[in-house]
Amino acid sequence: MNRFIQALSAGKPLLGLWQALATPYTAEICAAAGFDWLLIDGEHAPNTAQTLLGQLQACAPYPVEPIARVPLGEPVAIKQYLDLGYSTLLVPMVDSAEQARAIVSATRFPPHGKRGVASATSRASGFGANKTYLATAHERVGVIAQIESRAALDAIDEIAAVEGIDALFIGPADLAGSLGHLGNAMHPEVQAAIDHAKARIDASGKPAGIFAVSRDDARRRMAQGFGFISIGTDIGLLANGAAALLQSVREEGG
Ligand code: 3PY
Ligand code: MG
Repeated sequence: MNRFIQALSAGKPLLGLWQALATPYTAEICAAAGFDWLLIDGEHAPNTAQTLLGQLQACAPYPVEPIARVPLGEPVAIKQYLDLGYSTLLVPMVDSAEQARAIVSATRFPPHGKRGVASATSRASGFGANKTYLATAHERVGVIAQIESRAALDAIDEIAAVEGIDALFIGPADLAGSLGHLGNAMHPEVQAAIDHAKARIDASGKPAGIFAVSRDDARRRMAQGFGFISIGTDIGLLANGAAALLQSVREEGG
């Protein structure tokens, strides 16, 4: 079973940090801070295969799960991320069960799915050292589907029921946009949709995750029973810390 999905079954909320700086150096700093997981963002951050690899290597000495978000749920990206050695993938914009099934299939070698085959040349196999790799790779893969549109809300029960979708993660920013409230994830209609989605995910028996939009939101989501919560971003920490330092010294100095 996938390590991260297994850890979720312990029942303690797993706290993560979004990585959008796309550099191994900062990923290493965040890994050392003790987060349960880091989200390495291939959808919106300026990542390349090389920066994705560097961040994975930077996390390796730490007890942190590096989860990679693919740019979209297509086989080309999925196989490359898996070959690099990411075993837990977050897939954005999953709107139907059919799409979810295709995504799961892209993560598994035949006969379990349609993942393109590389073994001795991939980092995921230990460059060929793992002799049982092809037969067992699917056991380590974890697939997390993002629920972030009106279509996904409508199909949430069917998406959650797809075998191989191990957890579901709500994206408040895109959900707000899809519901007509772009930039306002705190709108009551968006919040109600999130609560509804959480209830449906709970009913499926699969773990639910979410991106918290603030520190208070993170606390609320923990109390609400989300299994994994992103509680901030590397860029937010740097931008806020830099601005606060400058302001406090200017005020003290003035
Ligand atoms: C969203 O909020 O839309 C995300 O994808 C995660 O933050
Ligand atoms: Mg999104």
